[in-house]
Amino acid sequence: MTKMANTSPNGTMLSFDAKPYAFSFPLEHTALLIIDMQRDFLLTKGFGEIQGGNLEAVQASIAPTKKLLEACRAAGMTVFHTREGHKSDLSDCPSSKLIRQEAAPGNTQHKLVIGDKGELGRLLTRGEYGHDIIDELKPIPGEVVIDKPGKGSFWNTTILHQLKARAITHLIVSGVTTECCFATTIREANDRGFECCGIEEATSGYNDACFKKSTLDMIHWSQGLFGYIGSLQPLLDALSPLSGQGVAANSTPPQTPPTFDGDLTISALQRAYKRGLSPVTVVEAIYQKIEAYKKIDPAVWIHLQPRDAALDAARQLVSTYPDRNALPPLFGVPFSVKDSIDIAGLPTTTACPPLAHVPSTSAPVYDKVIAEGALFIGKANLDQLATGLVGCRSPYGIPHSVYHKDYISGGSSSGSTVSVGANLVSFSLATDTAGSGRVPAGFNGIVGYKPTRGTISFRGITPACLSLDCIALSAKTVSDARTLWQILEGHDSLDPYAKPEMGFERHINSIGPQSRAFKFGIPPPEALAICSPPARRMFNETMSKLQSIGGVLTPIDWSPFQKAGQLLYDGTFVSERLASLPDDFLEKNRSALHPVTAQLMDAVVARKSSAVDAYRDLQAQALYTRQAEKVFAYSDSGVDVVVVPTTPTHWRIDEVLADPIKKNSILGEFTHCGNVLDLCGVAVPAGTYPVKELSGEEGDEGVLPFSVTFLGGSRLDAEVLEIARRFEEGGKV
Ligand code: TIU
Repeated sequence: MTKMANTSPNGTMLSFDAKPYAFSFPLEHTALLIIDMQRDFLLTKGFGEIQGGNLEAVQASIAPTKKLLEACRAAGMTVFHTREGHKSDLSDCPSSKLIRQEAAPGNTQHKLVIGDKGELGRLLTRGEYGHDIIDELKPIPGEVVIDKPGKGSFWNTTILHQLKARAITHLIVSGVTTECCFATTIREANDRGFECCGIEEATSGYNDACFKKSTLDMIHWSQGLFGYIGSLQPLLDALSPLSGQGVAANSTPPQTPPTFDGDLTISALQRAYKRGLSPVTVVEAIYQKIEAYKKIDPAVWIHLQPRDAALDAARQLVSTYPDRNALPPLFGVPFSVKDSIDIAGLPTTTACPPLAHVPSTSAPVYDKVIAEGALFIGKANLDQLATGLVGCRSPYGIPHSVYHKDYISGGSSSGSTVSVGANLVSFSLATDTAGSGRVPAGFNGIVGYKPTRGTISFRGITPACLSLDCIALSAKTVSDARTLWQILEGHDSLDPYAKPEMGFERHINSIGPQSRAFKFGIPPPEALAICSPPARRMFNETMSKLQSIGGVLTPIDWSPFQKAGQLLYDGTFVSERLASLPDDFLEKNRSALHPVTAQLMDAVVARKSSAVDAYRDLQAQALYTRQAEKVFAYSDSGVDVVVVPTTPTHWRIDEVLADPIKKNSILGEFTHCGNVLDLCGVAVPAGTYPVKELSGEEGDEGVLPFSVTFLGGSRLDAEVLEIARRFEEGGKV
C-alpha cells in the first residue's frame, strides 16, 4: 500500500493504492461525489425494487459509504451528493426513460413508471419522500446536492459549474448503482477532464454478481481508460492523518472553550468554530477593535449595529446550530455592508441624506449571507451615490487607507474595504460600477472581487449606473472571495440585468415524435381586439387546430410583449436609425428621400431625445426581456411558443397612402416585440378568407391569406420550427 501526505504548490497531496496504479489527489481540489443514495434506490417499495430487484446487493454499499463520507468530512474535503429524479410534471423526463422499459413486449416488471404513485411517494419525482437521500448519508450544511434528470450527473445539471467554482479537479466517486449512474457519471466526468477514482466497497448495484466486477474493470482497464478504482481501507488510511482538519466524527468537546486568535479569514473562523469557538467571543473581540479603530478613523461607519444586538445575534446562532459538526459556511462570520445596499428597517443613505429611505425588505445578497449564518456588524461609508473612486466624497467623513492616515482609502466602497483591511470584519458586501470594489481594495491591502455582471442579484441596491452596476466582494483572501461568490451566485428572475439562468437544454422529445403535447400562449382579448373580424375568426380557428395537434392553451403574461412593441416605435430605438447615418444626411438628402421616410426622420429629430431617454429605454428593454424569458421558462408555468396573428389585418393600398404611418404601425402590432425581446419567430400560412369578409362589400371576389406567427424564446429555434411544422402539416409527426 502506498500512502503519503505532503504539501506541494497544490496544497496537500495524498495518494493511495488503486488500479491501474496509485491514485494521487490534491485534497483541496478533490471532492467526494456520492451518487444517488436515495430511498427510491435503496429501500423496499421504491423505484429500485421495480428496476433491479436485488436490494440486498445494492444496500451493501451503505455502511462503507457512510465510513467514506465521515472520513472525507473529517479531512475537510468538499462533498457533493446527487439525486436522480424529475420535475413533478415530468417535463424533463424523455420517453426513452419514461416508457421504453414499460413498453417491452411481455412486460411484467415495469408496472409502475417514473411519476407513478408508489409507497415512498411518486417514483423518482422531486419533492417526494423516496426521492431524498437516506438518513444515514443526509447532507450537512455546505454540502452540494445536485438534482439530475439523467443517469449521468452532467446532463442538464449545474454540476460542472459547481465543481469548477470550487476548483475541483479530482473526484472520489461512490454510490448506486455501479452499472448505471456510477459508471455513467465517471465516464462523463472523465470526458470533462476530471481524474476519478471509484471506491469498490462504496458502490453497488442490483446485479453485483454479474455486473459490478465488469463495470469496475472497464473503468481502469488498459492502464486507466476512464479512471481509477481503489479500495476503501487504503483511502481511509491516507485520510486519517488529516481528520482534525474538518469535522471530527464523534470527537469529544474540549474542556475549555478555545480562545480567539484574531484571525478573521472565513476559512480560519470555520475551523475555529468547529473546534468549539463561540461567535459570542468573536463579537466581543471585534467590538473592542471597532471602538479602538474609531480613534484612528472615525469615518468608516454610517451605521454600526449596537454591540448588544450583535451579541444577541451571535447567541441566536449558537442555539440555532447546536451541532458544530454541521454548521453553515458563514456561521458567525462578521461582515459589513456598503450603505447603498438595503437592509430592512435600516436607512439606506448611499451617503446622500436627501435620498435616504428605510426599506421594508433587504437586498437578496444580504438575505443570502444571513441565511448562511453570517453576523451583520454595520453599514459602511461610501462615495456619495456610489460615484467616485476616491473615498473623499461623503458627508460622513473621509476614511483613509488602513496603511496611512494621509492617503485615500479609495472608493466608492471606502468604508467596506477599510472595515475589512482594518480587521474589523471578515468581509463586506460592496458594489463596483467602474472600479468601486477594486480600487479601494487595492488601497487597503485586501481582495476586491467583481464577479461577472448579472450573476449575483443587484436587487435592493441604490444604483449608480444600473446597466453597469454589479456586486463586489471585499474579502481578506481570494479563497474567502470564492466562498462568498459560491453562496451569492444565482439567477434572480426579478433582476432585469440577471444573466439568463444556466442553459438547461430541453430533451429530444421537444422536437421528436414522442412529444405528445406542447404548451402555447396567445395575446389576451384586449390585444386581439385590434384584429379585423376575419383575422379574429381565423385566429380562433387556429386555436382549435393547435389544440387538435396537442397544443395546450396556457395563460401567459402578455404585457412584456406589448410594452416591448411600444418601445420600438414610441421610444428612442428609432433614433438608432439616425445613429447609422452621417450627421448631415437628412439635410443633404431630404429631396431624394421618400416623403414618408423624410417625415419619419424629421419626427425622430424633432423629439430631441436625450441620452437619458435612451438609457431609460435600454433599461426598460432589459426588464421586458427578462419578463418574456419567464414566459418561455423551462418550468411548470412556461410555454413552448406564443402564437399570434402575424398581422391584425390586411390593408388596401389606398388605405395606406391615406394614412401611411399609423397603418404601418398597426401591421407591426404582433411583430415589433420580436427582436426587442431577443425572440425567434416563424410566420406560417393558416388558411384563407373571402375578401368580402374583410371589405364588407358583397361584390368583392377572391380570398386573402391569413398567417400566424410562432414566437419562441431566445435560442429555442429548433423547438419553435418543429411545432410550426406540425401545425403546417396538420399534426403529422
Ligand atoms: N436503473 C438503475 O439501476 N439505476 C438508476 O436508474 N439510477 C441509478 O443508478 N442511480
